[in-house]
Amino acid sequence: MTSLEKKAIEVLNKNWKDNFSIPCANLYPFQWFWDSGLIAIGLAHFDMPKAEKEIVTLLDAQWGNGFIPHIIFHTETDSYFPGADFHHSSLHPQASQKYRSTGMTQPPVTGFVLEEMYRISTDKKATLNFIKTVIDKVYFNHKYFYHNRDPKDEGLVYIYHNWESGTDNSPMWDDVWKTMNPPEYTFERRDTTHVDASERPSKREYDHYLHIIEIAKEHKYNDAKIAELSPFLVQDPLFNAILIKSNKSLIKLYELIGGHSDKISQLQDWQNKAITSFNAKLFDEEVGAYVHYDLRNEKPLRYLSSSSFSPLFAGIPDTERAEAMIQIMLNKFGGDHQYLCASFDPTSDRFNPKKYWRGPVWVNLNWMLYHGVSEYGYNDIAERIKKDTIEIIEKNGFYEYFDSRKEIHEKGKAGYGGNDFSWSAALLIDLIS
Ligand code: 9YW
Repeated sequence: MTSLEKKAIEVLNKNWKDNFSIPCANLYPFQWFWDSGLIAIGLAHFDMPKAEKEIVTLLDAQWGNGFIPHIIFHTETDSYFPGADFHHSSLHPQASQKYRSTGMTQPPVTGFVLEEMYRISTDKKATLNFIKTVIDKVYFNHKYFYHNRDPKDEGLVYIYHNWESGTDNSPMWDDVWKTMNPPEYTFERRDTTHVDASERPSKREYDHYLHIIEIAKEHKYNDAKIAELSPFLVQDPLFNAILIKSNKSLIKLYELIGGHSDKISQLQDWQNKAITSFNAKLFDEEVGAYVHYDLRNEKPLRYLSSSSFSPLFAGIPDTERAEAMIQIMLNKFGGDHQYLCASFDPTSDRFNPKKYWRGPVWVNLNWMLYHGVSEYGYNDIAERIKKDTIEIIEKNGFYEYFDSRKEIHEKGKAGYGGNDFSWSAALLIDLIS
């Protein structure tokens, strides 16, 4: 075992809280949906029971309608804003009685995470037995999405908050903020007491974030009302690609388990419709990759980001389109002076290589792009993404995000946000195993 792998395991052990993991001490003291799934992939390499427990705890917080929340507040702490009292999830009639949570979700990684756990497992029979006990909950979660988040029955689901995207302050959302004028709220931020304010979203951005939640709360987190009234309603390529990837995994796993033909055929129907709509609606010829669609204002958000390439991870583009997209990724994001893959278009004036989702490299997106690019047979480029990811961690530590400019790494610290960050450690373990 390399010393980097040892350190990664130490990070995960440190962030383990009996039956779930926190993304990072101080900054993020609860369980987050997509973090939890990605962390389980790392845990599966050295402690499968912990990986299983992580998933069991996550799914235990599922609501009566299949929804899985983006944050599960297992403990009382005021070191995070907005906390459980602000979100007030119990407003929803089917919210979990057991856990306090947010009333929004995150990219549904659980399906493909289960398949990854099976791939990693050295005792396939035992792992498949575990999967049998949880897979229906994941299926129920997908059913929730297709029944409640697709008002036009397109096969594409919407997100109603930027925090649901996982890419919280992406420059993409600037266009949405221009359509809103929220009140100036008075509140005490906690994130900027842990991390330099220059690496986090602005106060005005937080006003927008809170305003959308206030509207959802006014309507008790009712999906139909949110679809009708939320000023933020977006079809996100990353979120939908992850759902499609997870559909695929559920089909494979149900086939392995045997039976379940009704669920398999339902998943296949969702899948066919989703992929067709995805290619027709979210691909932008001029941009040369997939873009977000603002469903509230009925217009595409025509920007390149790492999310634009994420459909490679779910096998969505055909081979010709995939090749053209990868070329764009290399040309714009992959020059000799750059680490792959910046989270936003480095040639755009909205690009900021130090600020959260406005430019820095994120390990979770790199992990998805690594798999996507290698599935299409571009092994050299996949290796480059892997090498870049390992190098930025080796140079800086297990940070939350990293500067995409190589010269900054030569000069000193180029890792930003939280340190000893769980998914950076977990996915590093997976990449080097
Ligand atoms: C926040 C926990 C979460 C991630 C998100 C990331 C960040 C939380 O941290 O959001 O308060 O801004 O953007 O993707 O799940 O790691």
